Amino acid sequence: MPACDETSAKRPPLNWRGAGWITGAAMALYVAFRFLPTGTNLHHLDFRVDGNGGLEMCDPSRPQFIPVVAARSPVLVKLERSGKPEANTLTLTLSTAGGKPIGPEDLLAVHTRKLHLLAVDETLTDYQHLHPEPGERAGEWRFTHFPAHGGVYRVFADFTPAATGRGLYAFSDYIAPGAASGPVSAQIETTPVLTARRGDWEFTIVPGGAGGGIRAGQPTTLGFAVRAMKGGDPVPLELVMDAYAHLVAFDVGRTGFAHLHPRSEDQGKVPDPRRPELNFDLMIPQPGRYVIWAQVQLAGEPVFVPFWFEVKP
Ligand SMILES: [Cu+2]
Repeated sequence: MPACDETSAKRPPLNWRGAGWITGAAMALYVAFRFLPTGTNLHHLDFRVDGNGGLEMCDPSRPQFIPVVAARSPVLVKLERSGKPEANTLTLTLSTAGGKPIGPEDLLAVHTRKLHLLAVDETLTDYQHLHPEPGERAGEWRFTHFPAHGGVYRVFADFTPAATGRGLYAFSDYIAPGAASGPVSAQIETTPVLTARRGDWEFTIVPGGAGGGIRAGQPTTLGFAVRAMKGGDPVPLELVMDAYAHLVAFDVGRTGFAHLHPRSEDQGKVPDPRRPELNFDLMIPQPGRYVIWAQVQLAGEPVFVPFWFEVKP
């Protein structure tokens, strides 16, 4: 077309040398950025599990029970008690299956911390949430644990590699010296409302499933509330690790856990000081006996309370 010919006639001749310089500079920039340290030296392939049985990385929009023990984790955890037998200092060594150490630069802070440890005894009556500090050698993390009694403690690690940006889990057992606790005597609540008391406070969980119970494989809401036993007193509920409550569910066989946080609509707002209430989503695939440990902070004091329940088939 003539109009077209006219414009092309007015276009200046292509400067090949200039174009070459620009392309070269862009390529050099790309290469420079590619080799810039990003913090972590690990690649998402370091966290890949070949074949079946790999640990499904959790989908935060659909929280559920993670079968940590049965799944093949792409990371290795080693737990060692350091020093004297009565010492409560433990060293946890975290590495990829390929043997690369996993240090603080390789993990993202989630809920204000890079590494969360959930330590629980055989009877599920002593639960502690611990945060190790990086140790001297790469991949080493140190923490103190004061077990309530002796026996085999299972320590679940909950963390998010920077290379994948997705939650990952692993576990290790260690034997705490001293007499083990007796058999579990905790009673299962028969009412639809689960209740626990500590000091001046009463805690309740109301499962919102059909019929009020919790059924295997069915999504349930959990309404968690705190009130003062002396009627009407305000509840000094404070944020702990960026949430007003953390619920962690374990099965009696300690095959895994579910770590729950309030629904996003409850996450940001300050709860009612007279009767704080938070809603959680839960889905547990297998029936059986479970405990939910709730962790809150009341006027600066950390408080942990257990709720025993049965997941019906
Ligand atoms: Cu939490």
